[in-house]
Amino acid sequence: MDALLCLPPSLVERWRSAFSRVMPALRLHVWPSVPDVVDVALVWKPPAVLFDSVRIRLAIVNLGAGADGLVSVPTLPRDLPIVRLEDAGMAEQMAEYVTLAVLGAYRQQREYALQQAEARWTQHPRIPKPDFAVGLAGLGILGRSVAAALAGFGFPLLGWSRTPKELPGVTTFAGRDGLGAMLGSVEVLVLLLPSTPRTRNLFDRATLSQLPRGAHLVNVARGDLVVDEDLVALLDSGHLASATLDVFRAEPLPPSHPFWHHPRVTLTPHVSAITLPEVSAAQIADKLAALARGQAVTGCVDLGRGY
Ligand code: OXD
Repeated sequence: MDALLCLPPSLVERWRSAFSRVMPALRLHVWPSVPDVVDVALVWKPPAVLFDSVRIRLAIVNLGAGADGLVSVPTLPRDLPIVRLEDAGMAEQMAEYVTLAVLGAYRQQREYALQQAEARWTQHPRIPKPDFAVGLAGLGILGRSVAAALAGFGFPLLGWSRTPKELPGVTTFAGRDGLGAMLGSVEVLVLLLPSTPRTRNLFDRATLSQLPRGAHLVNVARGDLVVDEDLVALLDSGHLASATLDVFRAEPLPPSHPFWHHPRVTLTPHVSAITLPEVSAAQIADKLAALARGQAVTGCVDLGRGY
């Protein structure tokens, strides 16, 4: 099987060695030195020219969980399976990151850090658990992993998705009206949604203002779900107590961006769930083998829905 690999240059070696360990018979060609025809394209945010220059026979694989950087490529063939990574070691990492952020908000870490800076000894009362509901926007594999991790701490869990879903221990909402219904009752809103035309800019001033005063935002999905200026305004006014942000409209986040030095923002450089090439290559190998046998696989992108 011939495959082309198209990734930022700094990532090529790690992926190349992962694929050569897991699929030793795979002939891997690194873009742009690739044949005119390959069986598989293994890509992350490929340039549009790639799909005009190469014919792909079997499948396109998105080397990440979010496929927005692929779906937005205008030349993307529409007649091939497009497979994205599912979990592949990311669900556990996402659960760790979000749990840390939720517990930090619940245990008032920011307030105590500020008090320490002023050598001030003030004990705040414990917040009753039933008063600290967590809302998960997005109930895919990663959202479900986060829900399972948070369930152990006893927070009331609410979840919102595009279409109705049922999840044990989670009160679920769906559709645009359902979002408003959920937002009014959560102290922490965690964004775990794909970036699609429906979700881009969804979390603007009007939407985020529906959270109760003093609520917290955690974004581990995509930066373009949130309108940055509106978030900054709501943090400045105190309507939102904090934002924990791992993803941004422009990455790396430009040094002049107000998020960097905002006292209510904690940010990390898109590390909430790092893609693990070894685990991912094994998952991709299984899916390619199934596709080559003519079998269906999970994790296929639906271009109509955008993820
Ligand atoms: C992503 C990833 O989609 O890193 O952000 O996989």
